Amino acid sequence: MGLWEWLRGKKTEAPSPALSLHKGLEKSRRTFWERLRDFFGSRAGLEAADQESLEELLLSADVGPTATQTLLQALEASLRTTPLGPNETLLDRLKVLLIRLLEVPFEPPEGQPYVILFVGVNGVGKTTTVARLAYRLKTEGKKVLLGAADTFRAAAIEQLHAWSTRLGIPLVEKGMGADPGAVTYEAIQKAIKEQYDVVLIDTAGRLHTRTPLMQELAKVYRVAGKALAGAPHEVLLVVDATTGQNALRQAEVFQAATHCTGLVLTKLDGTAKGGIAFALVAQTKLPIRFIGVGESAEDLLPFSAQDFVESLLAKN
Ligand SMILES: Nc1nc2c(ncn2[C@@H]2O[C@H](COP(=O)(O)OP(=O)(O)OP(=O)(O)O)[C@@H](O)[C@H]2O)c(=O)[nH]1
Ligand SMILES: [Mg+2]
Repeated sequence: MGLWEWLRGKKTEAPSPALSLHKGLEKSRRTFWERLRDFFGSRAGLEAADQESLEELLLSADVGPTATQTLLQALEASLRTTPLGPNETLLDRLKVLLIRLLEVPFEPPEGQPYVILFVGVNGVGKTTTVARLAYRLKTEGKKVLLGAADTFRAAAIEQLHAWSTRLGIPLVEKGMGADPGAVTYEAIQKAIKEQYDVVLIDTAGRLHTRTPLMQELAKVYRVAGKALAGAPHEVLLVVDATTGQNALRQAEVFQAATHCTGLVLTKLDGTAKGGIAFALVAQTKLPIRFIGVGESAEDLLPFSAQDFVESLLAKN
């Protein structure tokens, strides 16, 4: 039980294995967030000097200028209206604000089959995310179909083909150079006819600076809607957490090309910062749907703002 209901908005609590999350965020926790915790864990008020240190800490953890300013202003406003209670530290208050920043409401639209399109620049983890999600949903008894709309390289189709065989999940593919829109159309048609629950469509990684490729993606998006009204129900922008602030520019361009509905933040295990999560949400106003905290199947987690912040700021 769990992931499917969560994905479809039937259950609000994300079934994320605490251990993977905790282990995956270890680098970030031990580098930047530990300093923040130690610094503000004992503070009972916000001095001007504290404000500067807080700003510096957030910026150095990749939180980015916009989200940092939002947080500082929110903290100040919150302290003005409600001073810290006797057992409350500045860290407690900050935690609440950090969680609030990441909590973007999302109500999945109705859709049968439920179609999810995965987009993003090269090598961020789209295909592995598709495979891991497919695996998890299959183990929950869902009928899952994969669409290989990354027709750019033969190796990409082979990669998804190998996953399809290994997981025993059918794949719609058309060979290298085929129109990714046609693959998408066919996959959705098949899913309608054969009553699949969910279709996961993998697309080719593309640099956000390459306009023709971004136009191609916009076409894939439109074709999905022609195959099934309302599809794709989700467009997940996959972002590599180790990219740093360039991720913000990527998000901007992908959002302009397709109607992204959410984010997948991968490779959080590989960064010592982790703050890009706040920067991305503050800019895109999109919810983070999944995070990747390692390379195994269990390391793709449905995102919970509360668990994420608690883990970043946990004591050990
Ligand atoms: N450490 C770690 N590695 C990850 C994570 N997610 C994906 N990877 C690795 O990232 C590499 C690239 O993943 P792919 O899924 O092939 O990326 P992609 O976006 O499909 O790449 P293109 O199709 O070339 O654009 C693989 O080696 C994955 O195992 C994660 O959360 N943590
Ligand atoms: Mg790929």
